[in-house]
Amino acid sequence: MSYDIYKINPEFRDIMPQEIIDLEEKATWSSFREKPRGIKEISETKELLEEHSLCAGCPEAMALRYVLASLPTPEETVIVNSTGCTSLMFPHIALHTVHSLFGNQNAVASGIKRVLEWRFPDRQKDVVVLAGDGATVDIGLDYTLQSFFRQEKLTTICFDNEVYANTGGQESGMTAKGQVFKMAPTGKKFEKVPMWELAKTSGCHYSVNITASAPKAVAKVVREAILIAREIGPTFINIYTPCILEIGLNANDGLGEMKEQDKERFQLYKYVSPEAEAYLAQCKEKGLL
Ligand SMILES: Cc1ncc(C[n+]2csc(CCOP(=O)(O)OP(=O)(O)O)c2C)c(N)n1
Ligand code: SF4
Ligand SMILES: [Mg+2]
Repeated sequence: MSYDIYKINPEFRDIMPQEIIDLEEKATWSSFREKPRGIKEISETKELLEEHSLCAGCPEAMALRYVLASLPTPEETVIVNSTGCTSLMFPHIALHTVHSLFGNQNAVASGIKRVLEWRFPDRQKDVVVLAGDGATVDIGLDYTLQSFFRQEKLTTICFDNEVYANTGGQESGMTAKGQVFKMAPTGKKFEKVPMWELAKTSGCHYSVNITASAPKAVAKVVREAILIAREIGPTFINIYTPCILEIGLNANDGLGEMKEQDKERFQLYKYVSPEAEAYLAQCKEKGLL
């Protein structure tokens, strides 16, 4: 199967910045690569332009690279995203992406998945939602949950920075109790919504809460979630990707913050339904994991 999904028009090649050429030649799904792709290659490959428009050192950009490097079949994957800092990265990657109206991402993804199944019955198409906590758990919560209730075969990944970052710092349901932001000066009055538990209760066959501190751990859950969504039903991953700007950290402090939270508020939570567990065992036997 070809990974040749991103090609520069030959007539424009000579005026393209090296970064763009690198994205074609060094992406792990690029056709020049013979080896199987994966997270181990991340230091020598490229899925996301370094000159993206997020703040320097933003953990969301880090997490996106890990997610992209972990997709089982990138050329057959459609990513649906929503407005927010996350959405600023998507023009800088070499993959099929759809930008939906803020909050609508799981409704749009459900439609795309159904049409792809109908249009390409012989091909395994993965639809992955990638959106912020404001989009997933706040304004879009109804659509998120409805896609779980309907057992849509999607993977939903929430980049949880615990704030509406792109609009300057309003609190979301995922903000921790007591947290103050520029545009939420009186402090959050109630606890963070445990979305990973809500996902389980609402019908997800796989639900994880994790930080983006360890690339291999992120890769493992992304792969498992996408494989389960293919056969069994909806899957959910909440990834803590702190907004270093809004919590007053420097560009190189994001990793340290995530490592600290691995031991505190973001200790690994993982739920796998019995059906999904059995399916993962089959995947392991087939060498898919
Ligand atoms: C329909 C609609 N409502 C509101 C907005 C304004 N808006 C843009 S980004 C954003 C916040 C996004 O927060 P989150 O989903 O947590 O992503 P983050 O920026 O934190 O990564 C909001 C409210 C919009 N663009 N469209
Ligand atoms: S505002 Fe926060 S979440 Fe947005 S790019 Fe900057 S550090 Fe990342
Ligand atoms: Mg957010």
